[in-house]
Amino acid sequence: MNSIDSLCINSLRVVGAEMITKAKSGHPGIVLGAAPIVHTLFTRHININAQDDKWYNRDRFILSAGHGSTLLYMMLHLSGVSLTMDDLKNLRQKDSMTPGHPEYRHTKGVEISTGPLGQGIASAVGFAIAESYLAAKFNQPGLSVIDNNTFVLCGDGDLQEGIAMEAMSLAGHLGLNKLIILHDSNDIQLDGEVSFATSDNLKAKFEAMGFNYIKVEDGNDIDSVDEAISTAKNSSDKPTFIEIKTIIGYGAPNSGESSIHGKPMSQDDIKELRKNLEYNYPELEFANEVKEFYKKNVTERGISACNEWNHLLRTYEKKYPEEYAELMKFVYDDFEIDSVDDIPTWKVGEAESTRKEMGKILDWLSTKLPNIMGGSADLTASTMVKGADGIYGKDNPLGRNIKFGVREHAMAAITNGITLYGGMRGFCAGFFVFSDYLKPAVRLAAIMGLPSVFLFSHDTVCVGEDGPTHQPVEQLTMFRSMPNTNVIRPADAKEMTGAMLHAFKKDNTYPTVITSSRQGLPNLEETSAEGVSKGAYVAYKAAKDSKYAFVTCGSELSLCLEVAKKLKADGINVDVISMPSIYLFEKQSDEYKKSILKDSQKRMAVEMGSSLGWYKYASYVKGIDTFGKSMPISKIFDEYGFTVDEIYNEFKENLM
Ligand SMILES: Cc1ncc(C[n+]2csc(CCOP(=O)(O)OP(=O)(O)O)c2C)c(N)n1
Ligand SMILES: [Mg+2]
Repeated sequence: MNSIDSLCINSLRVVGAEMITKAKSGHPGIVLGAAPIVHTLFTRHININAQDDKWYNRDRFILSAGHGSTLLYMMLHLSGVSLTMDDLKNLRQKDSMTPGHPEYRHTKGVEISTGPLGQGIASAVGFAIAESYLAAKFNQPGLSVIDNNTFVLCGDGDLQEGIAMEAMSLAGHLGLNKLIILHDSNDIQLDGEVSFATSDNLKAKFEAMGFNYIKVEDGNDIDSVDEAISTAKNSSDKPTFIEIKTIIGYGAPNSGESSIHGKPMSQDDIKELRKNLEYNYPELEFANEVKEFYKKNVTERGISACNEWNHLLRTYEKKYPEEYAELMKFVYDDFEIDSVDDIPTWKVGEAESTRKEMGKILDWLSTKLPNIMGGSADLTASTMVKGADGIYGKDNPLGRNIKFGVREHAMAAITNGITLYGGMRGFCAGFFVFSDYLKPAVRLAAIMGLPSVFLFSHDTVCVGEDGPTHQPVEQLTMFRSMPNTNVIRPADAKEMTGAMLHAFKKDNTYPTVITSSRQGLPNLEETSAEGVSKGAYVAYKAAKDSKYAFVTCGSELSLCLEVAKKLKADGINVDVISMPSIYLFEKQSDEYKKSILKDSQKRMAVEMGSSLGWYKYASYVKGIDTFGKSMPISKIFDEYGFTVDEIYNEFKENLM
């Protein structure tokens, strides 16, 4: 190895370990072991622009092993993208720019929040899908304006996660040749040897999944790492998995042991590390030679790659002005629905399931928004959710309908990756009960403030015959309790229209979860698409000063309206509040909230799901707090007492 490369790598090792020791918290093992991989990738391959961290055609670097954040932070500092030396010294401290795991939107240059293992690999597949779609859409002979790689650094733990396997299986199937996964293969994980838990033949496994497999026997041999990456970049039809053998905690007294994985080194151990690496530079500093090397080989190389791209773009603009104008809409994420004149509408009184309405509105949205892409987890026939322009794949990279297969968790993380790419908006769908399978990816979307859209059908026990395993009960409460997550449960077509328009609005800084019914629901006079954007509104006013109100949403709105009208006939005035989105309602002014939830009213909440969340809005809740039962839907309403008579009686017994 060249002496300057060697100095750079040892600086990353020592400064990284010192940052962690200073923080009294962090993961030195991966920093010491994988420093040569990251150094090689950044100084010889990655094209990023320190002057514009959002440069559209930059290579994307996904640190799936988020516990290696220190490595990423040092790269962002040395490449000049962001982060000062003081930021590095503030690792893991309150309000620092260098939190424990990388956080999207918090630290400039971080492409995605990572930490929950496996998620990064899966989202990287979404990045690669977005890239290939845009490349197919815009590139012209000799003018590859979209041409970036998606690099992933993962550990052994990432590869034990189901989500990573779901996603890699799909990536291999799709032949995403711009996806390159670098595996920090150190045979050690938190609790000890990887062999305690895994004995996979990685070569056979990943080749069978449709990947190229390359092995680098010694991660310290950076020319071999470099060559492997170059080979991967030249792959024309397959993603590449590079297994790079490293030694966890390289240079530390306890290198090769799991004890170095996540425990800061003592000062004595740091001394020994420095001795073993023959490293004598001052503490927590990068030598000028190192800074210069990164400036030349990452910063300046990146800027010149970006300049070349800008040059290419000027030619593109001249030759293909229309395509250029369209491309700029992606670059600036500038898609908005200009008119809803031809949006599907439904007549009052007409009954249809809200899932069918969701599907039809989505099809319409796809005609308006060329940047939306997604699909279902093998349930299009049930969810009615599909992307436009045919099935996305090797033969049709312009297809916007992704057949995810039964891979819910990867589906949701891939959806996030598509959204994170920039300019694109991912959506996906499944049965609501199986949202359990993808919740961690929605949670990450919420943490990142991503506007990914998660669409679900079969939102209550009204699934019926399939029984308790298929009947959601607690899922609404689960998602509603998730911070920064907009859960909308529309009651009919008008509310579904409002929900879908809201979900795909430009500039949302939260994910949207929309649930829909399996069964047909009447389209109501009383509903309002605009009301959805306020979260809740009074759908039925029994009298000017009604003493009571129902708070409800989804399929139970029509039921409550009937009950309220029956009570009205008895001279009892009960308003009906439709509350499709608690999240949006909570964002309204106190004045608005008070105008909907009047202090003078006693309220009963009605929803075919867990009652837990509704006590904030009602003194009595009619919910379902048991698992469901297999039976025809016609019997379900009686079984759980979701009938006009039962609700009428319960209201009288409990509120009056
Ligand atoms: C989903 C998930 N489960 C558990 C963890 C906690 N965790 C972080 S790193 C790690 C060990 C992973 O081993 P490996 O990827 O080999 O990392 P190395 O020890 O080699 O750095 C564990 C269990 C996590 N971050 N995410
Ligand atoms: Mg490991």
